[in-house]
Amino acid sequence: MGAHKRPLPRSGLLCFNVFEERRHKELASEHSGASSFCDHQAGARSDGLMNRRKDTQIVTKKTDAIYAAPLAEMIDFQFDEKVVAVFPDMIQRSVPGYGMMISTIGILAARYAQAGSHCYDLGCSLGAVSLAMRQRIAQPECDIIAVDNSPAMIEQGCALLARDMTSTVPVTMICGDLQEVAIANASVVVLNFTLQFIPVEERLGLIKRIYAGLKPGGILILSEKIAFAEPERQQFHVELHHDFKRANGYSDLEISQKRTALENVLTPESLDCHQQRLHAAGFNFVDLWFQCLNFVSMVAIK
Ligand code: GEK
Repeated sequence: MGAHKRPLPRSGLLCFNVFEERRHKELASEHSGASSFCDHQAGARSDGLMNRRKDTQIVTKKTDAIYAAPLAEMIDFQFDEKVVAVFPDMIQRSVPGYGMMISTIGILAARYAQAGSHCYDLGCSLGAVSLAMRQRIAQPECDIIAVDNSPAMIEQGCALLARDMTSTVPVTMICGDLQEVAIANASVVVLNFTLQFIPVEERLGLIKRIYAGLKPGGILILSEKIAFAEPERQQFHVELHHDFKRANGYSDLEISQKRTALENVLTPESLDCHQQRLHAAGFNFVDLWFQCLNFVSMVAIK
């Protein structure tokens, strides 16, 4: 299916792509709560939006020192401009196996992407998963829909994607709540460390919606930080993760302040809980393909 036949996101979001300019204008007048958006297709850069995005300065090369100095007041972690500017460094130094997971998700997408379908990157941040998928997918008429509710992430993600000349797979980046984006005709859906930020009571509904939107044979790739029911195991993994962060240059103060900032924002669950939920949503084949310390990635195939 061509990108022009893509189901549009539900109300409150705008989705733009070079094939849909007229529809976009119609929608713009229908929905007042417009979000930022961009579409990237190598070789199809004639749209003004993309040209403007090309001018966006890339600011994501800084070293993460957000929690290096003592903070007078601890506020909940947010994916704002400050975080965006250090995000690649932050995630690389905080999530064991992140690079390996990203490149393997590209390989999984290449295997499971179906001709004429959509591949979703939900909670895309700067689009690392989208980039890995577009560099690998060889099926015709596939496109990628990347969603994040942080405007700063989408702004930078668009600028980074605009520089990728390795593939012609179209990518549409949508700034909005992933809960508001329709999932349909999907062969690959990726939640790479995103579900942990969704309220626990909304998680089953989201996984069910993903299951319903997947084509037979389609895959959900779900990566999460996990918790352990047994206190001894939990302590072992948390301490080892802190060692991992220390080995990557974070101080005890940084580790402790970041932990506090994430407390109300990121809710990890056990592996068992995730796997049961995937089965409850309808998936028959559920497996763990990656684990390093308390960070895992699962696959669920429809
Ligand atoms: C990567 N997948 O680099 N709707 C849309 N986006 C959301 C929502 C929501 N409701 N809640 C959180 N986010 C990426 C890494 S980071 C993980 C994902 C981390 C977004 C949020 O803005 C952030 O960009 C992303 O989910 C989580 O492979 O930093 O630990």
